[in-house]
Amino acid sequence: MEQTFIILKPSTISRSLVGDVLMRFQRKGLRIAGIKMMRLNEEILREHYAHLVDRPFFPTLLKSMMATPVIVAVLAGKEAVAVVRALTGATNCRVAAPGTIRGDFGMSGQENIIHASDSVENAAIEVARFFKPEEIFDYELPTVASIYAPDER
Ligand code: IDP
Ligand code: MG
Repeated sequence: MEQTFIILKPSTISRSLVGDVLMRFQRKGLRIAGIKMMRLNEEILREHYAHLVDRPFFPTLLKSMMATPVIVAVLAGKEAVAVVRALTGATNCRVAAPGTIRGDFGMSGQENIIHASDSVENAAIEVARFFKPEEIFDYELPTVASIYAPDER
């Protein structure tokens, strides 16, 4: 099954929304393949947000992402990258659709609750950046037959 990568950002930790956010993914039927808490540093953030280093808001974003430890996770499921991006919603929480995580839990463009990989290619790069192979677990949810039809597994 496809894997994607998420970060529960300091906004989620600070606002005690970890359970609410993880519940969205679990209720959907995604499997948690790996999860841990870590502190991000400037080096890893410059890699992770390489597409944004020249933007004026980058110093503020850096500071925000290092404000507390974060929770990083690998979610697995059919078309997991696209499914998780859809559940995440638009970057700016104020315009993110109601029902999405950002639409339901935030008010900010920067303090927007979670990161989610935007393509299958980037998901693989991000999983490898944040997780060792032995931190990712290959197991099956006992409910898998209720989540997927046989030809979807
Ligand atoms: P994404 O998280 O929806 O994929 P990206 O464009 O990849 O959005 O931006 C990464 C992160 O940088 C966003 O989630 C948000 O925290 C922050 N960010 C993006 N654009 C802005 C902005 O215009 N002002 C402040 N922060 C921004
Ligand atoms: Mg992005």
